[in-house]
Amino acid sequence: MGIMQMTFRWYGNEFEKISLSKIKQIPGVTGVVGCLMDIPVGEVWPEKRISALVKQVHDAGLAIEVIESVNIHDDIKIGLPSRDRYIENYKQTIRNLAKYGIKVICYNFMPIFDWIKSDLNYVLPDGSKTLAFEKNKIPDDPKELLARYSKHTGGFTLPGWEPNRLAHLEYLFNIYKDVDENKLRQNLLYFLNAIMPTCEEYNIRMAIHPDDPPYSLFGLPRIIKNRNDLDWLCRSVDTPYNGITLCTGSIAEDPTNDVYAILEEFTHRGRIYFAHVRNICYLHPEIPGNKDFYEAPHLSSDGSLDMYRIVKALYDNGFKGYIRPDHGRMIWGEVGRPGYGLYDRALGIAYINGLWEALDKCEKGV
Ligand code: DNO
Repeated sequence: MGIMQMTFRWYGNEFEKISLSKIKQIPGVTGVVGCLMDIPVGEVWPEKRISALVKQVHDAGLAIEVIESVNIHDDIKIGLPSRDRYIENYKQTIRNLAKYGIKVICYNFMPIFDWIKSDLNYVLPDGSKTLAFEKNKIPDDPKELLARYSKHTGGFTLPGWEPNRLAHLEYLFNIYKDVDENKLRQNLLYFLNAIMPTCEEYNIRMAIHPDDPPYSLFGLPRIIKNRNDLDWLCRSVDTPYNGITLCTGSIAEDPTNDVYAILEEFTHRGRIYFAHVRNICYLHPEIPGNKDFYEAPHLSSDGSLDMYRIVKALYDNGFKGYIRPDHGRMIWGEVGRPGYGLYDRALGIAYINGLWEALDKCEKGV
């Protein structure tokens, strides 16, 4: 039997239309997953800003123990000599966050981009809008994708898609040109080994987010794609401070990944500190090798994943961590950051909580 803490991702008043008081009204939510969107990647998160954020969340009657994300500077991913300075900054951010009760940091190690979708406003038959990925709609030139995103985000910045950094796309592609998967792996280990003593001392757990999608695009290396990559990560830095944000959608975007078995294994091994639970719907499952999908409502029957099995894998294997619904469609006329609708994520929470309660009562024979 597990214990989970239901959370909701929140970008902060300045970057978000969804207020903390609305989040507080979602049944079963005990905390938010927060961030400081405006701190440039690589810089230290100032104590003052962290304490103000934490106070604001506490004043709203919610907890904040997870940060998503403290992003990793490209120089660390590339392995440039300047990485040591950014690693020192990262350690200072860890110390500052720990002082205000943060327990888990979610991050990813994807070069240049965070998640990649071909469509941010894919319209479903019921009129709701969602995120979708269709390979033939991904342009050859990443600049075109960037231009497309800038028109379709409704004025919101997407996490990990900082306009200032991505303004130098050619430069970024150029400095990554000698970084293959092996090099990227070495650079991840260098980073983790350098920060682990600080994590241990300050009791902060690092939780890597899988690559989304979990395969290479634009020729960029990808190293957290499947069960073996996760196993490699856990074995290579084998301490409880090094673990995983298990994102069901990202893992399942490669249909050859067995998302249920991966969840069972790594929950059982005690290495999942944060779970992102979402459903996806494969668009062309009949075409061998096709990986196109859209992000479905959370309900099992609306997509290709069995959400009961997903929640059961966590429950049965003693999941004791933070959980959140993942992306939410835009429904009921909501206008907001693509992927982060209030209503659809709240529905996701109600549903996940329902599955959890049913599992718990069955287990206890109630
Ligand atoms: C998408 C998120 C990702 C995630 C980062 C972690 O909605 O799951 O943006 O936060 O990859 O660094």
